Amino acid sequence: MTKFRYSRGLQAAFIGIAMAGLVSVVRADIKTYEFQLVDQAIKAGSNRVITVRLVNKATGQPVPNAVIFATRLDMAPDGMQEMTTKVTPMPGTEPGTYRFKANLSMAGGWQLSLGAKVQGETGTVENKIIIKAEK
Ligand SMILES: [Cu+2]
Repeated sequence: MTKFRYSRGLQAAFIGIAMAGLVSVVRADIKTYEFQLVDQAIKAGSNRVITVRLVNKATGQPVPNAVIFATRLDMAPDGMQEMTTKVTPMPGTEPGTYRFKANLSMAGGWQLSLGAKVQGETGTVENKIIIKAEK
C-alpha cells in the first residue's frame, strides 16, 4: 500500500516536470523577438516604403499577426531627434513582414522606433531600426 502511493506520487511529479518543460518551449521570452530591416537600400524622397520583418530569434521564423502599435521616425542617428516624419502603416506582402510609408525628406540616418504585441506573449517588443536614406 505504501509502495503504491509512493509510485503514484512519483508519477505525478514526472508529469509536472514534463508539463513545465512544455510550457517553456511554447512560451518564448518577449526579448527573443526583434524587428529587422528587409530592404537595406532606401532612397531619400516622398512615399518611400520601409519593410521590416518581425523575427523569433530562437527559431529564425517570421512572426505574423503581430499588432504594431507604436511608430516614430526621426533623424536621431544624425543628431536631429526633433526632425520627425509621419509613418503610415501599409498591408504586408508576406506573413511576418510589416510595411510603412514615409516621407524621407532628407538623406542620412533615420531611426524607426517600433513596438509590437505578439500573439500569446506578454510584454512588448520594442526595437529601434536605423535606416540609411541615400541621395
Ligand atoms: Cu535631417
